[in-house]
This record gives sequence, C-alpha cells and structure tokens, in this order.
Amino acid sequence: MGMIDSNFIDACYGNNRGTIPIWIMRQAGRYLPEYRAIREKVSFEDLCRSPKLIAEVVRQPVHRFGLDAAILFSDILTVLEPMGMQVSFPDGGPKLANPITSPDDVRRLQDIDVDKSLSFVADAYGEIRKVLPDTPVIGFAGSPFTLMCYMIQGKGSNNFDKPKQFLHKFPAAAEELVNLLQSVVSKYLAMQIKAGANAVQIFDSWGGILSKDDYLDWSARPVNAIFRSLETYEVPRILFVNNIAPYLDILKTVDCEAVGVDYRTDIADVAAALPNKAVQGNLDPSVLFNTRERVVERTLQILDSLEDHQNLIFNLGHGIQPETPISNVEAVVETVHRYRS
Ligand code: 1CP
Repeated sequence: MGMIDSNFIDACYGNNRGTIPIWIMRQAGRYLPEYRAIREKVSFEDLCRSPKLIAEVVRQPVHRFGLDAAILFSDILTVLEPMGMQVSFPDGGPKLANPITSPDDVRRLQDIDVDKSLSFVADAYGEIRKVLPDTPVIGFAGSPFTLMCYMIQGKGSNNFDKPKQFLHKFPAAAEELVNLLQSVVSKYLAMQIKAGANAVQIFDSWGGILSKDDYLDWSARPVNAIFRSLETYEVPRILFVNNIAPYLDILKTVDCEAVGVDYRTDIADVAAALPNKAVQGNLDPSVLFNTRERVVERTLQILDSLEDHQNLIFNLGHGIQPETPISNVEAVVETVHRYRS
C-alpha cells in the first residue's frame, strides 16, 4: 500500500536528491484536446463514474508531459451526492439543486458507507494502476469548509457570503455539518489509500476567505483531525490552501507532510515559516498565457527563490485554465526537470 519509488514521494518527505518533480493542478481537463475528445462523447458526471474512462483521462497529461504524479479524476463534490446533495455541472461549474439554508437541512444529510456509495472511485484506482504502473497517484478530497461553501452557497462564488454567515448564525448546526464532513472525508481518503492512492491532498480552496480565528476553528481543526486519522497509512498528506499566507502560524500545528502554496504567496516565505514541511507550487496559471521566454523566466524565478530543492514539488499556484497554450506547459515541465541536472 502506497509503496512506490519516486522523486515526488521523496520530495514530500523532504529528501529528494533527484530531478525536481512537477504535476499540475487540474492537469486533466479542457485545455487538452484528448480530454475534450472524450468529453464530446460523455458528460462530466458520467465520466466521473466510469473507472476505465477515468484512468484514460488520468493517463493523458502524465504521458503527454512526462509528469511525476497523477491525480484521481473526480471532483471534490462527488462525495456530496450520496450524502443527499443534488450536484450537477450544467456549464462546467457546479450547481447544487438543494442547498443548505437551515439547521433542518443539515439534519437531513446522510452519513455514508463510502465503500458502497463510492465504489466506482475505488475501482478507478485499479484501472489507473493498469495504465500507470509506476506513477504515484494522488487521491484527494475537499476540506470540510470548502465543501460547506458549495453546500450552502449552492454554486461557485467570489466571497461565499452565505456559508460565512451560516457559521455565525447557526454555529451548532455548522459544527454538526463540519463534524459529519470530517468523518466522511476521513473515510473517503482512507478508502482511496486502500484502493491505491500513494499520497493524498486536501483542497482547501476557500478556507482563505476566513478570518484567522474562523480559519482555525472551521478549517484547520477538521483538516488536522482528518490528517491525523490517516497517519497510520504512511502516505504523504498534502494540504493546498488558496491564500495560505495569513495562516502560516496555524499551519505549523497541522499534521501533514506538504503544503500547496497559492500564486499570491511567496513560496520561499512558506518554506522558511514551515521548515518541517515540503512546499508545492506556485506558478500563477495566468503566466502560461505569456510568451515562452517569460514563462521560463517566471518558473526559474520560483526555483531560484528557494535554497532547498529537496522538499519542492513544482506546481501551479491554482488550477490550469481551459484555454492554456500547451507549448507553455511543456516549457514549464522542461525548465523544472532540467534545473538540477
Ligand atoms: O486532473 C485534475 O486535477 C482533475 C480532477 C479534478 C480536481 C482535483 C476536478 C475535475 N476537480 C478537482 C477539484 C476541485 N473541484 C476543486 C479544488 C481545486 C480548485 O480549487 O480548483 C474545486 C473548488 C472544485 C469544484 C469545481 N468543479 C469547479 C470550480 C468551481 C468554482 O467555484 O470556481 C469546477 C469548474 C468543477 C467542475 C470540474 N471538475 C473537474 C473538471 C475537469 C471540471 C470541469 C468539467 C468539464 O467541463 O469537463
């Protein structure tokens, strides 16, 4: 379980002496023509439930670019459907038909048997291993707070005002909800590890909108409980926080091997503040729309800013965008892989 020789795994533990590893947030997706070709025939919802097709879209970017890690193809919201949320992706983005607006809505949610209701995810790991026998595969889930954001807001948002208000209007119901999500996400990530995930990442995409006190209570605390429940599996645990800078002192107390750094934050500051953790990031995905020369320059700027490269996993500072020129992705991968050789 979780045993695979790789620079990516070594870097998570801070002892990679080989080539610097790179993977790309949202690496399977619409910027790839081979992904679009599959999506012409199958909806995103159906794709997420088809283990063989999942394996194919997971494989595509790894083989095209020579990436050092694969990531499960799914969505952070997939886990919410069996809990009783109606989730769809009408124009690419998520839409929840029955958002949570009251404490009563929290009470009607189901705790779930992940083996039963998400068996297609476990099956996907079997199919991924067949097409990528030697590549580490990252399992993932959303943080409880980030999941709450979509459950309460009902869709994407810039400020998620409704979930932030819910925490303060209905603190008891919010606590009930966060505890339920903590339990479900723990079980879900354990299932992914048992099915073949070699590392796990929690996406805290929206924790970064919270005040520090609320971040500690509503995001760091449940995330830490989830990570601690996974300790015995001995796979690296990665926490991505979109807007990590305000919370560095809190993150010292979170049990994980690596932190994902957003593009706004100086990655060298994070490495200095968290000397016992690996860092993952953090090229601004928008830079990939610039010239090749500028892309290489900005990639080198990140690499040169760090003293220690044994604990670096190169990545973007958030998800790659649909119209991204593929040649610039190649330029980043080439620059990272050549840096130490
Ligand atoms: O290779 C991969 O990384 C693809 C697997 C993957 C992952 C890791 C998908 C497929 N989604 C995610 C995580 C995810 N989903 C996050 C965390 C990362 C982040 O911060 O971007 C979040 C917030 C979501 C929710 C979601 N689902 C969004 C963002 C909405 C918003 O608020 O801005 C979107 C656009 C989706 C749909 C989705 N998920 C994945 C894909 C490829 C798509 C687009 C569907 C399509 O048209 O094919």
